[in-house]
Amino acid sequence: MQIGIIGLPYSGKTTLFQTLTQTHIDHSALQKREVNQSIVKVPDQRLDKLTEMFNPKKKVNATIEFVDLVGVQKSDKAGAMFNSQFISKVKTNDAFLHVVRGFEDETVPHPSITIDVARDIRMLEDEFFLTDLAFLESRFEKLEKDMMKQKNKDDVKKELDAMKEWHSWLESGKPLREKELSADEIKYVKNYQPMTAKPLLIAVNLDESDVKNAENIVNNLKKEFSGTKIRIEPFFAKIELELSSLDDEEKQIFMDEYGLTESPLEKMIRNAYELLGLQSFFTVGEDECRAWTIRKGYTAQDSAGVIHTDFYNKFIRAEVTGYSDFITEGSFAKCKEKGLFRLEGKEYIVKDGDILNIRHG
Ligand SMILES: Nc1nc2c(ncn2[C@@H]2O[C@H](COP(=O)(O)OP(=O)(O)OP(=O)(O)O)[C@@H](O)[C@H]2O)c(=O)[nH]1
Ligand SMILES: [Mg+2]
Repeated sequence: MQIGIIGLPYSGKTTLFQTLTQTHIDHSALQKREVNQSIVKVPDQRLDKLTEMFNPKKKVNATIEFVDLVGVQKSDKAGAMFNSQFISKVKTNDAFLHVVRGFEDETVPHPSITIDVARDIRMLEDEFFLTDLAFLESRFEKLEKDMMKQKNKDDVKKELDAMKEWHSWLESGKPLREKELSADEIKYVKNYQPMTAKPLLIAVNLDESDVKNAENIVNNLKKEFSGTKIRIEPFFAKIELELSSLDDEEKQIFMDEYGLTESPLEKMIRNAYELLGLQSFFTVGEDECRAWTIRKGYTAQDSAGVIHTDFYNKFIRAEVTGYSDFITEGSFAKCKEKGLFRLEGKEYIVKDGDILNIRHG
């Protein structure tokens, strides 16, 4: 699972990447590279709690990968912001994290001079639309030629109809991420990776002085930018950079000072994870407590396969205990007494936070 960090130049992408990945590499070294890539642990207080209870040798968090890309900018008034090189790079991302500048700082230039978060979100969103429309138009040409050749006529016709439908959907101002897709359309999305189909997490990089007002700012933006696959979160690059150099106790003091109950960074990683339609189940024991990543709707057998293909092939049953039941009761024995420790077959749909033990042959 890979999330591309995109946005205008100097919006704070690399700073966000640096805090996400907790790299202590010199910022200027990160800035020099075309692309920075790193795998990030998904913070999960439930896993922390389980680790406390089992005291295992190892704790393994779920992970997602972040890719920090160069800023995009129009080269001239008529030019497009995304060139083909950029498009081919971001096509493989499963979602975008758009970093928008909300902080004032005269020493940091802004390509449009003034600070206007909604304008910048719109600017990138427009570019997503233009890229998809241009793709569709080139696809029409190709498919119409294929129609003339009478080769695979039914398939070609079906695709052409779908592409026309997408085109009018986009023309009416709606992104593909808001469209309900048929099985065929899902296949086309996989093949062509349209920009407007990707889930979008917008990180508004605000001033430290905006902490108290952040919710208001974000709520106002949500009036214009909303949907099931869009999320908007505030982010404070400056604060996060300072936080990343502190130990846990100092961190807490610092956060109390700003009235923050949860690290905005952690919240953002979790949001990204959820936005991708991902959830976790846990395995626990003295050796290891671990969060495993699955898609919503995975069965017990699918989930067993995430641990090991052998577990999938030789699946017998899954022992299942819900996380909150386990915490309330305090042990598997107590859960058993109350019937909260269940044996489930391969068709069981795993819920977020289930603690699993796979019985296999
Ligand atoms: N005052 C202030 N400066 C910031 C903030 N976030 C980033 N900066 C500064 O803005 C400059 C650009 O930040 P980067 O994180 O490199 O921006 P970027 O989006 O990666 O830029 P490009 O990769 O060039 O597109 C750096 O000098 C940062 O220190 C912030 O919240 N407040
Ligand atoms: Mg950068």
